Amino acid sequence: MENSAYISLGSNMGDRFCYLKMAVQSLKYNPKIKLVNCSSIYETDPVGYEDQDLFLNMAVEVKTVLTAQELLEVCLAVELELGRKREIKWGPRTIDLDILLYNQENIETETLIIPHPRMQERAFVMVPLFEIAENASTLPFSLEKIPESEGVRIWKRKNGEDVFELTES
Ligand code: PH2
Ligand code: MG
Ligand code: MG
Repeated sequence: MENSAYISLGSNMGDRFCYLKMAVQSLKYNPKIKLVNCSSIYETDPVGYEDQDLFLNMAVEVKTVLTAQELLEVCLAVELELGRKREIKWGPRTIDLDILLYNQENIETETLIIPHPRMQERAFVMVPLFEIAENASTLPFSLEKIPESEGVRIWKRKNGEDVFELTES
């Protein structure tokens, strides 16, 4: 599994924890993906479109044989499987999976921009990412300057029993 990617996950509809867990499991059981690391889960104030419920957000690190485009297709398939409907831009969703980084590549196609264009301004992305990538030497930028983490509160710690369930086989 030669490629390394970081994916941000978010949910603010229904059983948010269950959606995160099912999405992580779908990635984990994909034979072309190896789940390497999962962050804690954070409860976060909505950003962009504010009139919606609080999110749960987390980040994962994966190794994969898939190209970035193929990994995007897997992410979109997981979203569809978990009932994601695209209604309001930045609006409520059962689950959102965004590829943040893919190796150290800069990618720009009609459907995919990597690094994720708004990631560095968004504490709900950077706080979980920082937790799992703090020591990674392969990141295209320094993670020293994470944005103000206002609006981002720890919800379940990585080594807490509930998150352990996420990575259990
Ligand atoms: N996702 C968005 C827009 N706003 N706010 C929070 N807190 N968490 C998200 O995952 C999120 C958001 C668009 O994808
Ligand atoms: Mg998103
Ligand atoms: Mg998305």
